[in-house]
Amino acid sequence: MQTSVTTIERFILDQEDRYPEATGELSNLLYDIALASKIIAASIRRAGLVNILGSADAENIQGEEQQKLDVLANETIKNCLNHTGRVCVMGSEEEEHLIPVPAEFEAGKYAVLFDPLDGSSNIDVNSAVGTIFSIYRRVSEGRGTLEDVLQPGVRQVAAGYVMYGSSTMMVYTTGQGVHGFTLDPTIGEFLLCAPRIVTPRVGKYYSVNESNFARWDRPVQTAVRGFHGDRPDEIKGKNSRYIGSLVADFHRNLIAGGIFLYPADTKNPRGKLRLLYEAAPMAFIAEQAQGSATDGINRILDIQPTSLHQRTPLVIGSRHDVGYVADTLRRMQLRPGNAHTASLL
Ligand code: P6P
Repeated sequence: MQTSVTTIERFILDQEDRYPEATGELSNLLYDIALASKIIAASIRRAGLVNILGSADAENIQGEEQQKLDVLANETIKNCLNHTGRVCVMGSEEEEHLIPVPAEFEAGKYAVLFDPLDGSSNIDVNSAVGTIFSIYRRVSEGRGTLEDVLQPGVRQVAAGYVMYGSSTMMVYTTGQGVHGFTLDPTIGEFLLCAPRIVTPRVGKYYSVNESNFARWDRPVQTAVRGFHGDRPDEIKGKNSRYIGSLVADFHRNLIAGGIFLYPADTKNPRGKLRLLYEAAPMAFIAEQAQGSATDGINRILDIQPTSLHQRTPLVIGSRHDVGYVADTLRRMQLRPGNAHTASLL
């Protein structure tokens, strides 16, 4: 039996040892998030059992399972982070306003943004869902403010996701490469399974919701036709894979090579995905894995946020493929996010 396993705790400590000035607070914050994800994973594993186990202990199980899992995930993350003295403020996809640290707890030096359970509509059909997180060093004094979270993605100190799929996997970066860990539920530990993930320069897959095709502007339609194989002089056609869960689509493409696109369209003129807790953390990971991420043309990590829940178009994954999309859009001189262009052409 293999005994030389590397737990996420050991790996993070080894990484921290490289920085004498490290205080261990960021490491501990990453453990806090890992703990929250173990609790969320346990709840998700039981989600399909509520109708069977409901009679066993109706109040507890029913209550827990009836509580929407994304609300439960949100509360779990807040409760794992808010008392530690490591966090000054949080922002969540589930909450309209900034989440302050309760007055009885010390406000720490990190601001944390998260989508507690992205793609939760997939739970009912047992498809993969995920938690996405992004960590910044605070820039304000006092109890934490919007200023601490409205920072460009390039200032993230850590970002990652947990995918609740056939296994529970945590992938994160602190700017020293991208590393993957699989949860061994028999011992409750995340074990290193994919150190230093590098995404292939040219992808096998393209992932986009093609039902939006008619609502895209013409340059985006042209770029996607390249992935259909219509423009072999520009780019080789690719296989289509689209689950409709960002974490699952992103993870497959990260490992196998591919490009994920959620362009702006006439229904979502600024795109559908959120900058602060979806696009920016995934962009940090993509770039650390030698991939790239844009809003079609501009680097995601350079965007200066102006509001907590602002949306952005997202093109992310294998560097060559993301560059091809940007070249196509630039050449046609139209910016993504201007979805009405199609109606003008
Ligand atoms: P659509 C899930 O609701 C989500 O936020 C992402 O996880 C996913 O990539 C996207 O929306 C799917 O959106 O419009 O294709 O269903």
